[in-house]
Amino acid sequence: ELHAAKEESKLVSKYECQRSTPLHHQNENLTDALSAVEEEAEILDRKEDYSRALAFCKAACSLKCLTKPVSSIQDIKGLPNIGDHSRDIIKEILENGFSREVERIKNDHSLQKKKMFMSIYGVGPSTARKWVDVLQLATIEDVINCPSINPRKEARLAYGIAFHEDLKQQVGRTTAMRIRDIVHNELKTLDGEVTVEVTGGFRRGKQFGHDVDLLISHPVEGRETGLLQKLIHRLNSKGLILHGVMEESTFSEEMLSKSSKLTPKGQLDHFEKWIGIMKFPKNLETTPQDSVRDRKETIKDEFKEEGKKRIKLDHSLTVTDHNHIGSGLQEQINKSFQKSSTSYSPSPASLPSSSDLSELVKLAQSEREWRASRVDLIIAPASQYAYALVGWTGSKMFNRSLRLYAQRELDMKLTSHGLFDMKQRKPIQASSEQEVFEILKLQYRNPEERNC
Ligand code: TTP
Ligand code: MN
Ligand code: MN
Ligand code: MN
Repeated sequence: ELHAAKEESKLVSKYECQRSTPLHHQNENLTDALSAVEEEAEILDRKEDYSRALAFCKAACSLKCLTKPVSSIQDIKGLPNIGDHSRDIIKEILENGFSREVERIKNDHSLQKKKMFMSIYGVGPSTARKWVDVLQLATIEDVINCPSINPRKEARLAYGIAFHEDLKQQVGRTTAMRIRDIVHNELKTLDGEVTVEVTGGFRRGKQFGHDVDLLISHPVEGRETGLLQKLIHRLNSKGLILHGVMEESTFSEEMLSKSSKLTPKGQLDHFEKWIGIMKFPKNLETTPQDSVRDRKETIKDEFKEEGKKRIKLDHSLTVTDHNHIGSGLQEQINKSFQKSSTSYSPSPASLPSSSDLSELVKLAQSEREWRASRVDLIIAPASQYAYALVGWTGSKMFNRSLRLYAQRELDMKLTSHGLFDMKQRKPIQASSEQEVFEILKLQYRNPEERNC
C-alpha cells in the first residue's frame, strides 16, 4: 500500500523512549540526509548549531520508528519533531530524489576535511576547524609534519594521530566479544564472581562499532572497588595496553537528585572508568565460527545495500548468544591469544615513555602482529547496575529522551547512577532494566529497539 506510512505517522509518540526504534528501517535515504545536515551543524559547532543539530537528529528519530517507507510529504503529517527545515529536506528528496543542501555538504571540501580530522581520537570540532581553517592542513601526513602541532602535552591526541589507520577501522562484533572474554578472563583471576557485559552499540545489535564498551560489576556491593586498577595492571603486564586514562569515581549520594551534568573532566557520569586503546592480535576474527557469522553479516549488508526488503534481525546474532562462548572456543581464543601476546608484546618499559609523536608514528608503522582498538571499561556498583546498564547501552538520544521524560512527566531525576523521586525526596532502587522501565511507567524496550 502506497501511503501506509501515513496512518503510522499519526500514532508516533512524543518521546523517543516511548517508541521502538530499530537499527535498520524503511527510510534510510531520508535519515541519512538528515544526519548529514546534523553532522554539519556539529562540525560548525556555533552557539545556535547545537539546537539545530538536535532538531535534525530528532526528526531523523521520528522517521526511524516508521515501519513503512514514506512516499509523499503527506505521509508524515502528524509525525512529531519534524521542523520546517527537516520537512523541506524530506520533501525535496521525495520529489527530486536528492537534496541540494546535502549535495552542497558532500561537495564542501573544507567541511569534509574537518569531518575526517574529527575521526581522529582526541580531535573535536574546534581542533578540526583550527587545523583546516588556520593551519590549512588536509591529511594526516600534514598533521604529523606540522611543526606547530605539538601533542606532547596531550598523549591521547598523539596516540590518536599515530594510530589513526587502526582506530578508524571499525571493530567487528566478533572482536568485541573476544575482547570481552579476554577482559573477563583477567578479572576472573582476581574474583570469580565479577560480571562483564558488552554495552554501547553492540548491545543494541550493531555489527560494527567505533569502540568496545564494557560494563564491569560484582553481585556483592563494594567488592568492585579496586578491581579496575588491578585489571589494568594485569592487562598492561601482558602487553595489551597501548594507552589509557583512569578516571576515579566522583560519585556521591547527593548527585542522585541533581541533573546529570558533565564532570569537571567532561565525563557524562561519575563512575570509575578506564578510557583508552588496547592491543589485540590481528587474527582475532579468523576462526571457522567467525566465517559463518561473517557470511551471515555479509548477506545482511547486501540486503541493506540493495535497499531490498530487509530480512528480520537474525537472533542468533544477538549479544546474549555470544556472551556465552563455549569453553572449547574459549580455549582456542586463549591459545591464539597467548601465542601472539608473547611474540608481539613489548614489555611495558619498552613502550615510548613520552607521547613523542614521531616515536609513536614509528611504532604504528612498524611490522606488528597487533592492531589497536578503542576500549572503555566502566565499573558500576551492584546497587547502580541496572541504571548504569540502561545508560551505557544508549543510544545517546534514547538516554536524552528517557531523562527528559522522567523529569517532565514524573518529576524524577534519571542518571546512569539511579532514579530520584523529587516529590518524595528519595531514590528508587531497581535491580533490572525491566524494573527501570516499569518504575518509569514505560513499555519495556529491548536494546535493539533503542537505536534512535
Ligand atoms: P559510545 O561508545 O560513545 O557510543 P555507541 O556505543 O552508542 O556507538 P559506537 O558504536 O560508535 O561506539 O557510548 C556508549 C553509550 O554510553 C552511549 O549510549 C552513551 C553512554 N555514555 C555514558 O553514559 N557516559 C559516557 O561518559 C560516555 C562517553 C558514553
Ligand atoms: Mn543523530
Ligand atoms: Mn561504543
Ligand atoms: Mn564508548
